[in-house]
Amino acid sequence: MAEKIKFGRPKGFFDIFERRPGTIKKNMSYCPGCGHGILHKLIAEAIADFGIQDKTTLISPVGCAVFAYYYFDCFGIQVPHGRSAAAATGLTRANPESIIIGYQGDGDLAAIGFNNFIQAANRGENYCVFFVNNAIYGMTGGQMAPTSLIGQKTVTSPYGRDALSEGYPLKVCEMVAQLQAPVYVERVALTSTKNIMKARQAVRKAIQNNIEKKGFSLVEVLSGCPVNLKMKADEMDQFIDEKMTEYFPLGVFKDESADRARVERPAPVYDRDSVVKAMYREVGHEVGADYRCESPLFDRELRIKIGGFGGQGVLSLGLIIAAMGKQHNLNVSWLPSYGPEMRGGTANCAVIVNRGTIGSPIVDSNCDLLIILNRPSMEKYLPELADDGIAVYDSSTIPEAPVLKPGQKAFAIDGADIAEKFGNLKCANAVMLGALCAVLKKHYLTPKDAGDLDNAAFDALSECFSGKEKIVKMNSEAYRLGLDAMNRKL
Ligand SMILES: Cc1ncc(C[n+]2csc(CCOP(=O)(O)OP(=O)(O)O)c2C)c(N)n1
Ligand code: SF4
Repeated sequence: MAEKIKFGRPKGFFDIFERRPGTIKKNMSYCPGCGHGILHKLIAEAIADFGIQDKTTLISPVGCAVFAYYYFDCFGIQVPHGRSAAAATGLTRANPESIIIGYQGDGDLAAIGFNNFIQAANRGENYCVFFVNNAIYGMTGGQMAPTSLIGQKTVTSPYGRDALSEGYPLKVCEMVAQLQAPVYVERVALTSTKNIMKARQAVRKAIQNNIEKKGFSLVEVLSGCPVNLKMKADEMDQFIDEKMTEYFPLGVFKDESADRARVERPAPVYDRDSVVKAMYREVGHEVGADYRCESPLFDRELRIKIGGFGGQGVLSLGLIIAAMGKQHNLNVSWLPSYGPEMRGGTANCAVIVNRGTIGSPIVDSNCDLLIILNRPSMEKYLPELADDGIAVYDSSTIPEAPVLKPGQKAFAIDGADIAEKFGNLKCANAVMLGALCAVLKKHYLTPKDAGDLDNAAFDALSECFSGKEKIVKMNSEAYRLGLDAMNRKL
């Protein structure tokens, strides 16, 4: 159990901070001399002073400041790398009265998350961003950031950043200030008491704008990462004051706070019934909440691969099978993979169905069930079939029977021909699904599971083609054709 310490601190912080677990018992989350702690304190003070703790959400990034959630005593969410702006947009749109604080490092904001960020700024989303520019990736050990200076040596620019090779450091404030929507843009530093006081004012102004719903505010904070820049604390401040501010000048780049009217967006609709309807479709096929198929086939993870050309419905067939798994309360994953051409290029998808949790969605070996719609996919994926695996393939496009290992089985059906005769080649995937289900029912499922399977397929078709009754009907008929055709062969 980590040792607990207690000091006086702003009310925006938790009363107790826990030390970081590990061998060095004195460590907190941030290194000595790091700027994150100072900025945290300025924000926590402002939250407390404005009395907004109960309606503030602070979005922790990926990066060193992920640890913000150990410190701020307000609502908090932690988002994937660079996705702060997307989460902030959802939060502020869903609850316009909430105060949303985005806190991002230069890797998080200016590299992986830049498009998210700049689009949110351009929309003038009602939230404020504190952007910590320490000219490096701190958490991952000192790689070059979009804001690393020309000539700056980092782990990934050991000879110094070169503009011809890596481009120029991104001037984020200058870019955002050019946009029409943002209300307030300022760059500050944390190097001296005077600068920290300026930063304090900037933090407050940005949060004040958020309280008054004036739109998007950005405060860029030049901050130290002495560990990765391999400097002592005073050298770090000197580097910021002399080198960083030369390229990233401090100051206000835009401030329309005094003149901006409140940004009013249409009120969000909280129609519980339509949300429930969208999320939990009504399906006629009732299975008990704890029922997860009894057939031995499901005693282990069922790994399925579907391969064909783009346009053959490979990916949607995978979705339908995954939806069938959901009907039986099984965990499912669906992983599509297709070339840039979409129509005509190769496409495949992996579906995993499991009573337990699914580790990885990738199927590239030990495939239990292979559904193959064209010859190149047969050549490519047959080697992935498990020793006791089953292949169901379209013999109208693959006339030759595959060469199997002793324990493997293959079932052929003229899927494309049947669909063409039926009047719609696009339904070939539903024909294949019917054929697959015939095989499963005959050889692999208990009577109870077999009895449920057609309904699960029809409900899955309704789910996947929701609102398109004609398509559901057509595919259901094609499913029947595949089922009957395979039954006649078995
Ligand atoms: C999708 C994804 N890509 C990469 C990473 C690895 N990663 C973790 S933190 C980080 C960089 C963070 O740097 P910055 O935003 O500057 O924050 P700092 O640590 O300097 O405060 C990276 C690349 C990740 N966690 N997730
Ligand atoms: S690695 Fe750098 S940014 Fe991260 S906590 Fe340490 S000093 Fe701060």
